[in-house]
Amino acid sequence: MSSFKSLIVALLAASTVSAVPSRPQRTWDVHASSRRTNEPSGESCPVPKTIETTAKVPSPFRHLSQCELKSITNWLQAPERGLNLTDPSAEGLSISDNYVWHMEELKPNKTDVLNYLDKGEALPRYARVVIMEGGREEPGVAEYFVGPLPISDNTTVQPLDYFYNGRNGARIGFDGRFTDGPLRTAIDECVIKHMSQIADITMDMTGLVYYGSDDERTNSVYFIPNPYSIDGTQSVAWSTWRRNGLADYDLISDLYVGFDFHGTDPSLWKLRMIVYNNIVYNSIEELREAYEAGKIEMRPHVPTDDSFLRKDRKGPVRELEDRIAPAIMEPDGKRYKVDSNNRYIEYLGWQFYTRYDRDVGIQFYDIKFKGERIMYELSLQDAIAQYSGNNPFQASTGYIDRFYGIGAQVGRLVPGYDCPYHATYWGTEFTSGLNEIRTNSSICIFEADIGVPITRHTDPSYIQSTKGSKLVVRQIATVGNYDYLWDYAFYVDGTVTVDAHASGYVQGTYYRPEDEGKWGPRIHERLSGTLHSHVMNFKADFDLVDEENTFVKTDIIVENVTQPWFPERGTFEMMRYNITELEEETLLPNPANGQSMYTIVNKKHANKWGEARGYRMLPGLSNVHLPAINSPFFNISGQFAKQAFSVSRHHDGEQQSSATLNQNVPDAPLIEFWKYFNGEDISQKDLVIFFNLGMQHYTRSEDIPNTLMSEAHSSIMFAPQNWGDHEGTVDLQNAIIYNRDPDAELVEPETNGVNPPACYALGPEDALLGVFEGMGIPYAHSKPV
Ligand SMILES: *[C@@H]1O[C@H](CO)[C@@H](O)[C@H](O)[C@H]1NC(C)=O
Ligand SMILES: *[C@@H]1O[C@H](CO)[C@@H](O)[C@H](O)[C@H]1NC(C)=O
Ligand SMILES: *[C@@H]1O[C@H](CO)[C@@H](O)[C@H](O)[C@H]1NC(C)=O
Ligand SMILES: *[C@@H]1O[C@H](CO)[C@@H](O)[C@H](O)[C@H]1NC(C)=O
Ligand SMILES: *[C@@H]1O[C@H](CO)[C@@H](O)[C@H](O)[C@H]1NC(C)=O
Ligand SMILES: *[C@@H]1O[C@H](CO)[C@@H](O)[C@H](O)[C@H]1NC(C)=O
Ligand SMILES: *[C@@H]1O[C@H](CO)[C@@H](O)[C@H](O)[C@H]1NC(C)=O
Ligand SMILES: [Cu+2]
Repeated sequence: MSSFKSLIVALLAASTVSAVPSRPQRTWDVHASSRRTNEPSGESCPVPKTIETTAKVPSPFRHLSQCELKSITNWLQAPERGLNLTDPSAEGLSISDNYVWHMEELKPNKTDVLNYLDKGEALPRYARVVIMEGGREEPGVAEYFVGPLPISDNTTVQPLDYFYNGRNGARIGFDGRFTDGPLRTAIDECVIKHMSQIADITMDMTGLVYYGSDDERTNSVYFIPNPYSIDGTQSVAWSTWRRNGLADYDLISDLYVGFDFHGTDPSLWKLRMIVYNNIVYNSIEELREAYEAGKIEMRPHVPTDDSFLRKDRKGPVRELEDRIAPAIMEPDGKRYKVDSNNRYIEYLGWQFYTRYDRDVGIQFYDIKFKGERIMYELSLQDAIAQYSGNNPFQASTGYIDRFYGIGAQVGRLVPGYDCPYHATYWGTEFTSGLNEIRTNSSICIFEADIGVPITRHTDPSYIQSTKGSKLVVRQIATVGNYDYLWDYAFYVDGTVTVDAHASGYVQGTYYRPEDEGKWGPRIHERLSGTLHSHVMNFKADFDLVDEENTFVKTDIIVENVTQPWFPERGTFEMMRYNITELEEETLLPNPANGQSMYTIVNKKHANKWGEARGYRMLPGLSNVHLPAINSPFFNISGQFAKQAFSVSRHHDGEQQSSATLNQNVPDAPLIEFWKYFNGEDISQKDLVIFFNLGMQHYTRSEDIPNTLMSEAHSSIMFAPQNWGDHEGTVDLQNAIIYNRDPDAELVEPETNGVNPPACYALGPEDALLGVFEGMGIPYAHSKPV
């Protein structure tokens, strides 16, 4: 505690320094005491300040302002539009009204953005509008685009058909709609009506009763999992019953009540089924009859103590763990610049814009390295989870988190814990519903040591070592029970990585010894883990130099060969490359044993050695896809999650692999991903890679109270492959070289003028002099020079 306080004091003291600190540099004086570095100066290094810059071109992306939201809403609600819209803020708004549910900036077409960025042309501005159409003869939810903006005589509203290729166009059936306020109210009335009739029985079965969330007798909450429809024309909704507590996800009972919420008239809604202890009761009457006949076998109740779900410290303290953990330091100040207004970043040769929306949060655009475009877009598309279990809830759960709004669930980051101290924070601005939302400190940007030198070598005549650094942009979204952390990192060598981690609460199942752990081990008194898969889909729109790229597959194949200089060997197995260019849009597996390299190259741009300049895609940890690819709950809606990689041609009409409203219409989603793969030629074309990160979640007692980010980790890397004439860090100044000098006892290293500033306290072991000492003498273990 005390060391933490003193750090805070030090930080406060440092932050009051107003003038730009002078940077006394330490030089390596061979004649001075050779083994010692400086004495601590007594002054701490100043808090590094975020450096603001201005993007050459203002960001092509801008969320709709409150003013725009208002003018578009008024325009849409005007009788001339013929949309018969009710004001969504009207008292008594009901599901049988037509009203605007959500509005946001329509993602501009790439063609227009490139014309804007590269040629300075004007960028047309449009809104994407989602309208609940419960007041239509055939009720549904439909998406439109409205523009050009600002509203003028030229503004039109049109179905967003070019974006969506599903069988119903830009429309889903009404039963697959979002669970918004009016729907929740209607559902709750129906649930209360039924659950209050059986409160005496549910109390006996589970210890839980429900009379409505405001009723003081109520001690439970219910959750309606998704998907609750198949194609939007029928409702198969389940309610799961949990004790009201800290994290009700893990206070679950063995009771499941199924409802039919079909259509816009709640008076027609029905209870379909009650399941308790895996026995089906088709009506309240059937349940009561069994209950009164004493035929229901009662199971142990949901525990009332939720303290096992808290993370209050417990257990003996570990020696020295009262000291603060190691931290990232920037003793010489920031090495990246941001344009906060334009959400633009520059870092050691990198430059890119970011965009933010309700569905997925942060996205990256126009990513350039050393002045050349690498990617037009790198963005999360969706995060889904497929569950399993011996009950109606887990067996039918298939979350599509874009639906809940990953970007809308990104919260304030905890400095020093969620992100390193001294990180740069950005708030986020986006629209959700008809509101302009602003959050503070929900994206963090920081530079980190990659933990290893990026290159090094020790030679009898020479030693070199080069620092490895990367810029990380982090977002953490808490979507219900789970916390997802996404890191996008840009390395000094031109590598880009995406890392996903998960924590938060597992969605537990009521523990039944009869299940024999087939869907997860017992993890608490009345709780078992639930086997499930996470798959997160991303889009990488490569534009290597320009938009004409080719996908190359380099397989390592093994053949029996003979070679004339091995007469004694006969035939023997050896490997070689088999290099093929993919000709058509393709879905691709994860290469088994790493025996295939996937690269994107630009054949018109060779490096100095005549090799096509390219980038490689390296699977990292846990690049999984859905195991049950024929599950009805992700039938067509989850096609993007059914293979590791894909390569397709960019089209302005194929922007996303998933859609918000895909969630509840697995058979009739807005986007049918596999339709993007229609045999188009992909040789020297504008290519897009969709790839998956994820994890098969083998739940364990260590998921309580919260899942560990160490193991819940998935990653991928995009690395230069013959992109340059040599590797991309030879220009770095944060590199050291020792050249052997047979006449000198100690070799003074060359550090390109980059040395720790005097405020950065170093110890004797940090001395650079002496490292090369004696290197020339024991040649025995070295290659001859
Ligand atoms: C307009 O919407 C209301 C519900 O808000 C509905 O009752 C009415 O029938 C609709 N009118 C037309 C012409 O569709
Ligand atoms: C409407 O479109 C026409 C034709 O493209 C153009 O000449 C005119 O300036 C536009 N009007 C407005 C208000 O943008
Ligand atoms: C965000 O920060 C601004 C400026 O410091 C402050 O006015 C605002 O209340 C903050 N918003 C929230 C939601 O904390
Ligand atoms: C090479 O030949 C051996 C012996 O015939 C055979 O067992 C092996 O499968 C062959 N390997 C390949 C890659 O064909
Ligand atoms: C090389 O790859 C191509 C394309 O996948 C395949 O058709 C061919 O059989 C492979 N060649 C060998 C020798 O395996
Ligand atoms: C997937 O959807 C199609 C089209 O509606 C349907 O024919 C098929 O039976 C569905 N398959 C599964 C596994 O649900
Ligand atoms: C984007 O491109 C598509 C396909 O070319 C086109 O149909 C659509 O109108 C464009 N959208 C906008 C807002 O210009
Ligand atoms: Cu999980």
